[in-house]
Amino acid sequence: MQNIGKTDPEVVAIITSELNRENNNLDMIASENYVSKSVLEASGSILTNKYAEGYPKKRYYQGVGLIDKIELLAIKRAKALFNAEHVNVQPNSGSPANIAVYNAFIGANDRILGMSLNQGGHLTHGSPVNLSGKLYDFVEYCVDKDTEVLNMDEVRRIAQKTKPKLIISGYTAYPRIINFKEFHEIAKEVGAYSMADISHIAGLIVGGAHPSPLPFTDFVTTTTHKTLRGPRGAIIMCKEKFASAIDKSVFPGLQGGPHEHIIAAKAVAFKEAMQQEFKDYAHQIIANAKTLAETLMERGIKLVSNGTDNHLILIDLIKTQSVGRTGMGKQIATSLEEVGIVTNANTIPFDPSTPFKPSGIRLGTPILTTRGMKESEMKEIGVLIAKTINNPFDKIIKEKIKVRIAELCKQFPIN
Ligand code: DSN
Repeated sequence: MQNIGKTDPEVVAIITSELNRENNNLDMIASENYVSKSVLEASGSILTNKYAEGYPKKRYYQGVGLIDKIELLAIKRAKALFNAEHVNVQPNSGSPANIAVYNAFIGANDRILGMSLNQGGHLTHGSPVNLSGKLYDFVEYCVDKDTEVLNMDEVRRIAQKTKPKLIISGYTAYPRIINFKEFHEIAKEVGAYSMADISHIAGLIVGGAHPSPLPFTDFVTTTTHKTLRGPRGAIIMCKEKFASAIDKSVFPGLQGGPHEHIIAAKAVAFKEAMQQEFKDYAHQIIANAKTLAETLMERGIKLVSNGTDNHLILIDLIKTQSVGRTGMGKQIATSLEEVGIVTNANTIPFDPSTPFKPSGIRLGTPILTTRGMKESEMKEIGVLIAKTINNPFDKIIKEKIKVRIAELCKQFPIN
């Protein structure tokens, strides 16, 4: 940052402090990751300078020959990585990617079946405060009340009863394997399109650690910055027969000039994700989450669905005896942050409290795995998390935990 250092020390000071924060805390927000230096360089490149509205070979500006090359490279790599027939690499993030799919195929007030935010879905899966919930008639399926796992017979029953035009799978707070194949079959049975939002688990899927919704699902959206370890952005994948409608929906339907510096960084991330090292990484994320889950449960922490199959863990603070109350997510997340563990308060299925004062904590292992941590570190971190949750307001205990977390961070610096 030699140049900003001279022109804008105020911004540099904030970026430097944020780098220190990332280095000196255990960031366990399940949807975050730390990108490679290569991804960072591409996303900070001069490709930010160029306007290129349109698509390769069909642009509205001159001087786009090299931009076409980078976008075509990103598309080629994404197709190979995900086994997709068609890929649009232009969506600026996950929310516009999802809205672009609806905008292409679903009419105003048409019915969509998905899982609500409160149950583990996403804002754009029909939340009443989101455009999706305002424009479309969303109906929902839930996890099973006892097992807290999806019951596909129940999903089928609701789909048959409500006759949606689109069925969405893929979530932001669901710790179990998703049966994408059955979701697609149910959609076909009721004459609906199928859509999978794989934002959280895209890296696990391409690493061969979670079943893929491709090539059979009609539309697959994903952000590129979560387990996939790419830049902040998204892509839409679909069958060739839907390609033209999807492309038109993204541009000119929803977005203007594509962010070609980010598209370059997506291309870099896709190449990284094709390597054997990334496959090992994806499997290690899950091995780490499972070890962490076991350690927490052994210490009295209640997990939604009693464990995890993926990168994330959802703690139920109501059923965790030492807490035992609703709406405690924020207070516990604050205590965890005080010792250097960064998580987020999250609703749990059938949460009696509100999304602003939820009763759960969501945590994930992608960043710790990026930093090189393995099962033995997860065991120790699990003990420290459980101790904090069980003694959230004990300053002496928390001070000791904080010292140990700081040592761990030094041992596993960001590369
Ligand atoms: N906000 C993201 C998450 O944390 O899961 C989803 O977009």
